[in-house]
Amino acid sequence: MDRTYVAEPYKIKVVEPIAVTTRSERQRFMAEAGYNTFLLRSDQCYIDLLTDSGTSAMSDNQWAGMMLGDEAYAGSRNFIHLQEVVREYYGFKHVVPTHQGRGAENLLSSICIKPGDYVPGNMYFTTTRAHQERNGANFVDIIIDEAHDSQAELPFKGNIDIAKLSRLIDEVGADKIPYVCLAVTVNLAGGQPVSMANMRAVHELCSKNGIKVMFDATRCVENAYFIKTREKEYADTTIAAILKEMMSYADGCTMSGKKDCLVNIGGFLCMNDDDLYQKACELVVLFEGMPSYGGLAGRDMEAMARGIMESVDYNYIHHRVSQCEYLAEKLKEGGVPVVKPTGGHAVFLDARAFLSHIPQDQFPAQALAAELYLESGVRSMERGIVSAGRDKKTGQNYHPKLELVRLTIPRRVYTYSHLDVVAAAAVSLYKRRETIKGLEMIYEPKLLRFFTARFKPLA
Ligand code: PM9
Repeated sequence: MDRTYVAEPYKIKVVEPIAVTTRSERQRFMAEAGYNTFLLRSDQCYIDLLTDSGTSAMSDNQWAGMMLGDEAYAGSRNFIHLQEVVREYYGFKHVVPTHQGRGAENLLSSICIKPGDYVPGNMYFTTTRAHQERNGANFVDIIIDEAHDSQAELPFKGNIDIAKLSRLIDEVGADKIPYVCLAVTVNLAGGQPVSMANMRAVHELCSKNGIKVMFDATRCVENAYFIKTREKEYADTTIAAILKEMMSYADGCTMSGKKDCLVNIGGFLCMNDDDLYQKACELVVLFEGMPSYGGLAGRDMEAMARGIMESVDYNYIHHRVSQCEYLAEKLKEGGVPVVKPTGGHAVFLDARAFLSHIPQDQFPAQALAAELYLESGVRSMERGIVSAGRDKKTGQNYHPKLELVRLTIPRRVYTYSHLDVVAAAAVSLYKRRETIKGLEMIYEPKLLRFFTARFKPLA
């Protein structure tokens, strides 16, 4: 059948009304929120593309699993199920549940990092780097250079530059690198995937040097989809088999289940190493809870186990990634500059190109996210200088090359009509882009400032 989009592989059983607001209401809401979309209330947003984290619609099967929650303090049968599913789909020997991804990052960083260590990664992620630095590590970006160029069209723009990794090992010594953090996909590069060949090469180099490879598996199913569709030899391999092979190149992973495990809360830390597992079990009781629930209710673990099984269904992931492509194409047709190629979880507006008259120190992406909300009630997220924060040593702002606004697509939530509304709003803004002004930051929290910073429009 000839269609311009991939239709939904599900039907809608429950609906949730969303707020339709006027421009003058939105002006008031935005001012009250200090021009930070994180500080808006969700009932002030018409289409909420702030994040794909914890915003998925669960299936009837997941909801049914919620009713089978075993809320025993220790040894819940839902943990046993989660453990079986993680072993089967990811292939790791051990799993420690955590309340969400950063809980797993906290455990991993606290156990493995000594002050003065180096943790290389394929571009930073906010919470991941914050935990690494909190434990005294220096984060080193070893992603390929093209990942920092919003217009470079490469199939695997999330790849690690093997020469950069090799050079770092020579310079600082393998004993100063507790692990390589390899994100699949790379959120802040635009949701860009890593090829299987690259994972294999990283694994080979690291094993030779006795360095662990820990995946940030948050969006690993989206990565598996890109491998299937872009890496020739995997065209006929199932998503589940690709996922399992990907994980075989890692010693463990951190996971924010709120993304690719299709749940509203949850995460876990995986590993093959018995010693690391024992240390994680000792630490998890301090921060999260018993090693058999890690901050989650039994029902949450059941929903996550079922979500993992659903996530590898080709029809689901094909539709999900196609929704992103659909929105990106509509934006491109209207001339709006977006990151290329389109990633797996979002479309990223290139605020540097969109608002070329606003210098980076006046927060163009933050200003664009605020203006998009004022225009349409669509909530998006800044992923530029505000998110990048400050260099711990110099106290100066990082100036990332990528100054982006992320339109993040929740899983199984919005329809193509919603995406049309988003595209129309962004195109209309683009036509009057010269009227958009920069912002001044009037409150800056010390850590992860993008969550709660406040701004005011420049005159
Ligand atoms: N990502 C996102 O919207 C939610 C918080 S915004 C800072 O993209 C990666 C690649 C993520 C991620 C969260 C986490 C942390 C780790 N790695 O939010 O703690 O995208 O479950 O996961 C967000 P948790």
